[in-house]
Amino acid sequence: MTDDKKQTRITRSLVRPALGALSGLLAGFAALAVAELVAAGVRPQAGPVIAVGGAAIDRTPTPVKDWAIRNFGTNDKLVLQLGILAALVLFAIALGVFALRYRRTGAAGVLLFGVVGAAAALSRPDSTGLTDALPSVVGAVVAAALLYFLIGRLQIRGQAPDDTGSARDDSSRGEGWDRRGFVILATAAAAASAGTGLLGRALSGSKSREAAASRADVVLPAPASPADAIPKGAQLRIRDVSPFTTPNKDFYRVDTALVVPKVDATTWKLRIHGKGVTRPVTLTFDDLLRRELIERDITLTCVSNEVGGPYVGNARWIGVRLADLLAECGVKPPSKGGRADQLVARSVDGMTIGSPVEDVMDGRDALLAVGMNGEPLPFVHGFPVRMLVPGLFGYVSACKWIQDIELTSFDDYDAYWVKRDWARQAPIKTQSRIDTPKPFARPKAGSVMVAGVAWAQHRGIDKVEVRVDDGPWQEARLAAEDSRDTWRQWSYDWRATEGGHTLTVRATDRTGTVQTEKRTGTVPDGASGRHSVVVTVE
Ligand SMILES: Nc1nc2c(c(=O)[nH]1)N[C@H]1C(S)=C(S)[C@@H](COP(=O)(O)O)O[C@H]1N2
Ligand SMILES: [Mo]
Repeated sequence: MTDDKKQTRITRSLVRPALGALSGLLAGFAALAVAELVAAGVRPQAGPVIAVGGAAIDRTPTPVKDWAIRNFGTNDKLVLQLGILAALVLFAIALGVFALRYRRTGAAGVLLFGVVGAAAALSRPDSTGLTDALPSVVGAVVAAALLYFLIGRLQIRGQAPDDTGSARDDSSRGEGWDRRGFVILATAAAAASAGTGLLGRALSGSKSREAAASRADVVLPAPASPADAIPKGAQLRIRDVSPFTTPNKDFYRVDTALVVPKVDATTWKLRIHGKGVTRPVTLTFDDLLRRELIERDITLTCVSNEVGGPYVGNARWIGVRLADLLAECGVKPPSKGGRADQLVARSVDGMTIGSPVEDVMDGRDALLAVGMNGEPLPFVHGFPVRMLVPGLFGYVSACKWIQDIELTSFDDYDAYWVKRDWARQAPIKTQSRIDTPKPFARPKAGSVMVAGVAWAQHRGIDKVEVRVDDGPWQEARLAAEDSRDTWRQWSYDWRATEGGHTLTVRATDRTGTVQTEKRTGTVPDGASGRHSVVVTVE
């Protein structure tokens, strides 16, 4: 064989697999586009990528999830979705190539993906019924048919090879396939898929526009009990210290929602029911706004926050006092003979968060919050209503997009995170963080401002100390206290000497407890240990 002929043969032998792969990709694209359109009619969350992603999140082992939150932060969801898409692309290519030889089985393989997507959608806790399977099923049927016909164009004209693989010889000849038919069908399929996908996007966009309009229409009433003015001395004039009030755009976000729920406040309802509830109620958003509102500064912290980590923020919230509402429903705390010791909050996306009724009703400012730093809650932070309980980690207190409150007991029910190795009850641990200098900074010798924040919500911070290397603990200057439910800034004027140094901080809360030096991981009830920063003084 001449080199030339050999070359042509190699090229031809690669053309068919490449076209098979292309067919698979086109089928996959069609599946996602059709599913997107159907999902727009059903629920955006019922789309296969979101459903499979959500199911994956729920089944991810806690250490992996915790690692993802720590390393990717809010991007963990983007990383997951890209991973799912990459897997789909690989499977689509493989199925396309496989279908060249086993056309029917290959096409049927596409249906299998529909089944996986449908099963994932139906297994979601927020699934609203069998219709949730439709996006995956319809998408897969269309894609299977498309793959079948595309592969048909690649097979010898006038001969329809079946699953016995009799078209095998064809590949070596690389001739006889319906070139024109394939190009036309492939182009038409790609164009139709793109159009379908865009239409689906546009339609699902209209629902979130309604929700956005309902948010734009919210006028927060003036609170009957406004927050005390933040003391002037609560905000130190030091560069690089976390601002006392975290702006909404900088507030950390931790949740399992692949698609941020866009709830229309005009149709939103909250039901309160369960054990010991003698007068169950269902409230609308307007019902809440008509009640007496209180405004409070509360610092929220995530149990997944590592020592020195970023998942803590402080905001000025407006909301309804949850304890009053519960009392009106006949709920009593266990210490007063109440039958329920756990309050389970459920969100529109199926999240369940269990809080101790005793804490919610012990006089602290547990809220059904509607406002955050002067505006309605941002969608990512739970619009229209979320819960907050000062002193408890977010996963046991701060349900976003809340729609149901059920009174029950810790013996009878484990909420979402508790089923995944986290503790049933989790008060926030006393913690402190060095915001400046940053790790590996190279400050000049002389006066160096060391500063940061410390928190022990609902207990309050009484003392912060800094240690240089293995030296004695030196008391830091504490900023004025806003309330015991908020964090407190601190600073320490360090006479820095040249060389490498390790700065360590520890806080003491109002119960007299000194922040422990014992290091523990975040699972099951929050990280402990002390934050250190290594710097080189020049
Ligand atoms: N619906 C819902 N609410 C949720 C969560 C969630 O995943 N879904 N995560 C909780 C956790 S773990 C924390 S720390 C806080 C974070 O609130 P933020 O995102 O507004 O900062 O929300 C809580 N409320
Ligand atoms: Mo959290």
